[in-house]
Amino acid sequence: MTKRGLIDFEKHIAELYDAGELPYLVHLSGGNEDQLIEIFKDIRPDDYVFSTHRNHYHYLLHGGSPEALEQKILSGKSMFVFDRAMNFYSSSIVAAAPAIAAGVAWALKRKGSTQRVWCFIGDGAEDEGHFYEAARYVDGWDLPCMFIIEDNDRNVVASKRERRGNDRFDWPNCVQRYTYMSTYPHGGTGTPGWLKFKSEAQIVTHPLANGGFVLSWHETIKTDNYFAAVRQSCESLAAGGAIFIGYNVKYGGAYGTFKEIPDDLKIETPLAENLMLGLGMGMSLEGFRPVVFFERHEFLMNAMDALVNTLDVIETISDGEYRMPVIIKAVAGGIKPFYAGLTHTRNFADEIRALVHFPVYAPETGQEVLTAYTLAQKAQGPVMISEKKELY
Ligand SMILES: Cc1ncc(C[n+]2csc(CCOP(=O)(O)OP(=O)(O)O)c2C)c(N)n1
Repeated sequence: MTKRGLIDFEKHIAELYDAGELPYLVHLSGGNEDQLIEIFKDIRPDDYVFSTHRNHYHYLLHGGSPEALEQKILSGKSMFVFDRAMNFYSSSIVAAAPAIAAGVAWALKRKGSTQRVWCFIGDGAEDEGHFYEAARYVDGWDLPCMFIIEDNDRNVVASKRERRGNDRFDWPNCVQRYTYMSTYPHGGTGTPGWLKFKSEAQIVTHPLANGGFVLSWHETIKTDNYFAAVRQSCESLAAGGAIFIGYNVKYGGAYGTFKEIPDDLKIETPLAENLMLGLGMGMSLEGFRPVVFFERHEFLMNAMDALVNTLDVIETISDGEYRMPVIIKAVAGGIKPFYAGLTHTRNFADEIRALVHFPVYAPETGQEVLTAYTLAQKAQGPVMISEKKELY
């Protein structure tokens, strides 16, 4: 699409917004047409493009149709533009995409693919620790992923200097930056008024937005050998080609439950839980079946952003374009073999089950372990298996 085409598209959307035709806030692009047209010359049609809440230009320049995009925007999905056929992904959670982009890049490299990943972020997202974790990972493993900071020197309003004291940071080579002056304000069009819905009825909600469904699992066949069942289940997943991700999965071996799993299937990660889960999520988009290991429930709390804001909702917000069949294996510590203190012994399975829409299995017996893993193996979406260290 040409520069004129881009500008006219956003002008048209701005007019619809000002006329109250859009059911949701829009984040318009503008002022960065030349830079993006240049960058997209290097982006091939089958490359992945990860975008942000401000995604219209990226979608159009990656080959998306203006009509399809307008339909999405008219139905309240300006921030949720997904297109699996184009490998186009956007995230309305600031800095949630880079770890997933890194995971896809890992998968592409592992497969020997020539596809690449391009992940756009604003300079506001550059402030998030999640971005740092992902950029360092991509740099360290030389993954086919380029992060592009779209620097308009504002997050919502504040400049980089106002936010963090200086306006520069030296990122590795996998991070490029271009600067621009935004045509439009952070949200909306700049004309007076904020959300200009014609009526309440126009506000779009998703069927799952108010509660949704909870899958539950009731099987309770008893057997004693809990640890053996966990180990055997993990080995069976490995035999099916699953990838085991986390820190200390190689050396610690997940309390011995990964002992017999070949090293090639174990991906040792930095100590960065949100990144760990994001990597698994990205790998799952390329056909891998990741098992992301958390050695304590408390540590999973560091990945709650990825868990709640992306993994749990991705299928819903992308209207089924993206599914992430990730298995989360999280162990709740206990008082055996020794008491490791309050921050290492809690069990959040019930709380997480109440929070998410995917199954959270908490097996108590060996047979329940086998059933939970069998269900996880067959699942089309995410599953969490909560194990109790005390039962090992
Ligand atoms: C984790 C998170 N925190 C806050 C927000 C609210 N929010 C949405 S966009 C935005 C500003 C982002 O600034 P930047 O990354 O520079 O992108 P720009 O809007 O300038 O393109 C904020 C704070 C969010 N969506 N996600």
